[in-house]
Amino acid sequence: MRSERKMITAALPYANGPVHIGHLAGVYIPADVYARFQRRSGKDVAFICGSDEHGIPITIRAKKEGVTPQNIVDKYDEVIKKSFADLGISFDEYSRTTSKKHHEVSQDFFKTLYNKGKFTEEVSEQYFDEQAGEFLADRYIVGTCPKCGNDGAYGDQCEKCGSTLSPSELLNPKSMLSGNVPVLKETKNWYLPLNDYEDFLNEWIIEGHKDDWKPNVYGQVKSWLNDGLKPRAMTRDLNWGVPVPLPDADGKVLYVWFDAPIGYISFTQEWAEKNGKNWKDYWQNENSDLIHFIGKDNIVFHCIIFPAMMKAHGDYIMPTNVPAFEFLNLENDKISTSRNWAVWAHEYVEEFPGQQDVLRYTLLASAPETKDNNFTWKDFQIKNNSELVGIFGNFINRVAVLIHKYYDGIVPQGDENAPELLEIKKAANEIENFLEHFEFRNALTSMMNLARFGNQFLQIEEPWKTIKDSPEKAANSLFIAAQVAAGLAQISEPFMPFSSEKLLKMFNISQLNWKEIESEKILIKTGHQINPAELLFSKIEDETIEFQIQKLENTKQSNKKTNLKASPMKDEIQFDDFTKIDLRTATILTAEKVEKADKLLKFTVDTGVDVRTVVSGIAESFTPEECIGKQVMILLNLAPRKIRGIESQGMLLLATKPDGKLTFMTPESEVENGIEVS
Ligand code: B3M
Ligand code: ZN
Repeated sequence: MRSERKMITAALPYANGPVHIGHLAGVYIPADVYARFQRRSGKDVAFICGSDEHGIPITIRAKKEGVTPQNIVDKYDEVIKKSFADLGISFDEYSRTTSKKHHEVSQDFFKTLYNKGKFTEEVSEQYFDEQAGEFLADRYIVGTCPKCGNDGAYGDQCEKCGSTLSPSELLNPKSMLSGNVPVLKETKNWYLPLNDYEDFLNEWIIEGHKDDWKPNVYGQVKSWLNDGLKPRAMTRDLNWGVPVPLPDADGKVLYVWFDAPIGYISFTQEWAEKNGKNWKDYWQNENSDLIHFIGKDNIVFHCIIFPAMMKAHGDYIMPTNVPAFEFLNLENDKISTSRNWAVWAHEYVEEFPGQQDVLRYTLLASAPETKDNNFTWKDFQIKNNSELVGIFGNFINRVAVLIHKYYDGIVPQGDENAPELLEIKKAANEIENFLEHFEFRNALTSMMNLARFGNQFLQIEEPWKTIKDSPEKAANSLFIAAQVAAGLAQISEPFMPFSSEKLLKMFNISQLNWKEIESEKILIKTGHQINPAELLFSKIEDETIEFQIQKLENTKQSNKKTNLKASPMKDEIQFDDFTKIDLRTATILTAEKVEKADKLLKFTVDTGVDVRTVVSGIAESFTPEECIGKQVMILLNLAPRKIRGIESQGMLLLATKPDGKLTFMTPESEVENGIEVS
């Protein structure tokens, strides 16, 4: 049973970084193909997405960059939104979870559950940073992993051995905010007892969707349910998020995985208000199909937690399907934002202008539907050159050129009952079936097979030869070829919307809906005037691919360098900490060896503020003479220390070169002494 209304969502990307090909291949492009196809099938579609702007990933990024979370989300929301638009992702609405409407809708949702008594209140002990005055999210606690001894394990996970941890398991926990030892403090939060929904979930998914949900999704849900569900906190002690709408909840926000999926609902409401629609038709009516496109790491949230929330609320329909994708690797290596191992959507758009469909096509062709898949630049080039240029583009071009050459661009006469025309219906039909079952790669193959068929047909018919002796036959061949080309113009739209638009213009025809493609006898009439051939795809040269591979190679090299030579970053400090440090330019006036100390030199230094004595352990790298007159940087406000009986007042700044020798940090051009370095 298929419904006339399709409520299609795509996972809300965290606004803490740009989107890459992994996101595109595993969520956004398939979701867009599906939405476009459903629109063409005459369905009433709402295709909704937006930026996920709350949660720890955002605050961590903000801390890293030394800016506010709002700065971060403002920046990346723009970048992400633009990439999607550039790549033709046809969202009906792309909003943000920081919008006022979203805050209202999610608070409302929370209150409904609260008033219905769906939450349990639990007091638990959470780590608290007394200096920062904040409860600590798991990610903000570092300590020693109880399993492998790694000193840099986080409160939720040890990245060295991969164990999932809870903060209480960490040995020697420290707060990342202040570096202090956090204390355990009691706090009250509101929990959704997921265990109460086990029967419902078992019946609805395990019994009800055994056959129509993807095995990877079904399997994961089943294993979660087999392990048994536990109550889960729907509020957090945090200062970035949607405030908990209760009187005794100061300093608490909704759990990001509570508010984010509600984003789908609030964004639908925003869209409905602007477009004279009733959002409830999409979310609260059994005649609507709710479909969530997500990556595999989001399965539990979309198949267990969000459905439990909607069930608790009572007014909502359950998702019809949750087609989750596996992961895409890049050049056989896991895509990683922190290692910059990715092809970024916004960079692609800049570096391959006008070639959005090439990326859409290649990513769909290697979409990680049932298992992880791999993207390589070589493969990208081959798919473009041999399939898009060699087959699809070549066929279209020959049809248009030949019709212009022999018939002045007017579609000649041919057999409207030719059996070849069935190939078009077959392709449209197959695509429909595949897409209804979320088999995007197969659907794409059906499209390309039609182009293949057209190409072979021309190759066999050779109208450029038959035109001399049997012009009727040539006319018939080109009539049929024109139908196939028009068919491609129609059916390519969900996959390659930019090319489809060009094709429709080229053949001077308008877009049909899917049923018409399947039922119309012919798609372009005898006597119809077409426009001159236009280039659809162009060959991608080796240099272009080598450039991209080199770019990745550089990333690899610089990752290696960072890994091998630099010591890990020290604990983060705040700007205030930095401003405590008084760095100045200074000039060394005198330098001499310190008796009985091989490594030490004693300097007098003009700091601009005063002239003072500094002792430094650098005699193995410099003779005293080499130092005199040098302009250097000095840490001015370091507490004085006695070294070999001499009071050293401050510290000179130097770096160690690969050969172990030291080098002074000297200003690039001479400046006055006593200038603050910042
Ligand atoms: N923001 C994306 C992720 O886990 C997450 C999806 C939310 S969908 C409601 O990468
Ligand atoms: Zn570990």
